[in-house]
Amino acid sequence: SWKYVLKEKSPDMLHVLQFPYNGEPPRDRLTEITPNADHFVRNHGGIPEIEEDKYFFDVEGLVNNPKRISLKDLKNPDLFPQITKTVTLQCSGTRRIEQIHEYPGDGDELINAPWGEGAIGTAKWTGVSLKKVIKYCGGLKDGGMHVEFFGADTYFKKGHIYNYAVSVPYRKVKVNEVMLAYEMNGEPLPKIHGFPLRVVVFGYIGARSCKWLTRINVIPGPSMAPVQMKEYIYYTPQIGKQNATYSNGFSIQTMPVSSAIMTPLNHDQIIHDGKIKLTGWAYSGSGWPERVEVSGDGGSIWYEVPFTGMSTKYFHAWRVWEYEMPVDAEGWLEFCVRTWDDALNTQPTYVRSAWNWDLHVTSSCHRIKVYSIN
Ligand code: MTE
Ligand code: MO
Repeated sequence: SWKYVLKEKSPDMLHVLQFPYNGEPPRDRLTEITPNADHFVRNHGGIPEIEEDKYFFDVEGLVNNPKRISLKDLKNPDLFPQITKTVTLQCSGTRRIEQIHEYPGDGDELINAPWGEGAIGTAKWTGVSLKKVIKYCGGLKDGGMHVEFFGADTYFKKGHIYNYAVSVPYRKVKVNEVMLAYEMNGEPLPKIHGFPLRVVVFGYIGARSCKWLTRINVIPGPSMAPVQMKEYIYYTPQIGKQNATYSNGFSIQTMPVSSAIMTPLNHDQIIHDGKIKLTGWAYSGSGWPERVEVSGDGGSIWYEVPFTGMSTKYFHAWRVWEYEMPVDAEGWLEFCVRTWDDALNTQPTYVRSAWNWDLHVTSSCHRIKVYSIN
């Protein structure tokens, strides 16, 4: 893995786990389109080496004409129209560190990496809508309801070796919100991000966006693979160590509205003239962030952050924001951010109301403390 980390990622990535390699960018790198070298990396196993010329994937299961498709075929505009979409990918572990501080929860650190605010990024993905590929394979047979993806990487858990595998319901494919991507920001996919082909599922948890795709399998129900059945489960607060059974939680799919302050950093000391500049992101998996507000006093007085940039126009992309917050107080202040999306969803006020046993989806208002010297 480190060969590719050194080659493909910024030298100052924050390495969240060594193996499997997981890393997130430094906070001050926030731009609407995340450069490939700064995009977070989330892996369950190693990084497979795949030769582009020999590469193909299989489409099988409940389709009328199962097919083997090469990358060359997939890139052939006579067979499949090429699309490019600006889409945010968010790991459900984003900001998990706050839940760990609240209460540690499931201690499986291979799954529960202690992510900060950077396990999210936005790219212009180029490839083919999966709906076209299913159509090319003669469409669905009766009973085909879910689409399962297999990655070439293997991962080891509790004495077994698995290929990475996940699924999405076909209805997500049908509305053209699932893409097979071979380019990221106009470049071939970096190895570490799934070269030569990955899935990108718009608005869903990053886990469904399978990298190093080898096989697509149409099935009647969700995938039985452990990543689908046993990871990325959301448990309500009354479920914990004694009673979490996988089946009494629910599978995380669409990401809720969330946001984060990227700069300043928690516990920064800031000398200023009455204004402190804040930057951050806001995202909603089911739509777009409609309003972002920040507070300098822990959430009593809120300031609306004016719209800037292009991202409000993009369904399934984040908004990055910045704001010069008026501050006259000296000493420790609590800054926080909250967002509403276009369906009027907003964020829980405190981490404790979003806490869950597997420590996913830290969607509460993001809070930091800074020391103000005016
Ligand atoms: N695909 C495979 N084959 N193996 C993986 O470990 N991790 C998933 C997903 N796809 C994973 C995978 C998870 S949990 C996330 S959040 C995204 O990839 C991260 O994509 P990135 O590393 O390109 O940012
Ligand atoms: Mo993830």
